[in-house]
Amino acid sequence: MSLKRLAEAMIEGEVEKGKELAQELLDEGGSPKEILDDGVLAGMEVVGERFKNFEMYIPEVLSSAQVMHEVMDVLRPKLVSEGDTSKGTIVLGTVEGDLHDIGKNLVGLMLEGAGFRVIDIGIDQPSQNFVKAVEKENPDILGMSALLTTTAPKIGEVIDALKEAGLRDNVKTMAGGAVIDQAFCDENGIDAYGPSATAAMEIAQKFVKQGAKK
Ligand code: B1M
Repeated sequence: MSLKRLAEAMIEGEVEKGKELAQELLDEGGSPKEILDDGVLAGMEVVGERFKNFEMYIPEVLSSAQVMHEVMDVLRPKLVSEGDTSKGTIVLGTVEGDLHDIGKNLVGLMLEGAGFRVIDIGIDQPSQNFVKAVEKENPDILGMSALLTTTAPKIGEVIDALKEAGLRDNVKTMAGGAVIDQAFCDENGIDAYGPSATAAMEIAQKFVKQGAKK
């Protein structure tokens, strides 16, 4: 019942209510993963649908995103403590021209929870910034997020930039976001498509088990 109310708080953009409900659910012994999936993400799914159907507009979507960020602050310590210790490193970012970060942040959170060191370089990142981060951090995995048809090709540009820098074989790559699919990843030479944050975590774990580096 409270999970449903949490989803409603997400949709309505009620920050304080959302935080209060998330804390209440944790205090009652609720699983952070379940609160994330059936409360937070269930609410964001409705927001996505309504935005698509012109039933919600940008300011309202931003309010929902704000609730999500703050509820995540409540859940993060529990999600992270459920995971094991350092598994590997992932550099994560949203490509140039793209400001969407809710999905990327969730991926980062899930990976952190699974024991990965997550270097989040942020939104609207030019290809060269991904390259620099790979050079500097020597990660096992490079993760790229894109939600717009116009920004998806930037993922291919990052791959080209990695090749030019002679770094492509040093790192496994993964991409995800609303406009990305398996065919896109195959065409652009990306090692894995992440359809969801949970899938991203499983893929990262598989990569590291296999020895990660290409
Ligand atoms: Co934007 N937006 N938006 N938006 N927005 C979409 C993406 C859109 C599909 C909505 C629509 O029209 N149907 C559409 C894109 C259409 C297209 O190009 N095909 C769109 C548009 C058009 C725009 C603007 C151009 C609108 C405008 O200004 N006219 C503009 C562009 C701004 C820009 O980036 N330059 C814009 C702006 C915004 C807001 C700022 C208002 C806000 C973003 C706030 C923020 O992120 N801080 C926003 C939002 C919230 C959305 C929708 C409603 C929701 C996205 C979201 O957060 N979903 C979205 C509609 C939709 O997707 N249905 C939409 C929840 C999130 C948990 O899911 O991000 O898919 P998602 O992430 C998932 C998986 O994809 C995966 O795991 C995540 C968790 O399960 N995943 C990965 C994501 N990254 C991954 C990386 C991985 C692995 C998995 O490996 C590294």
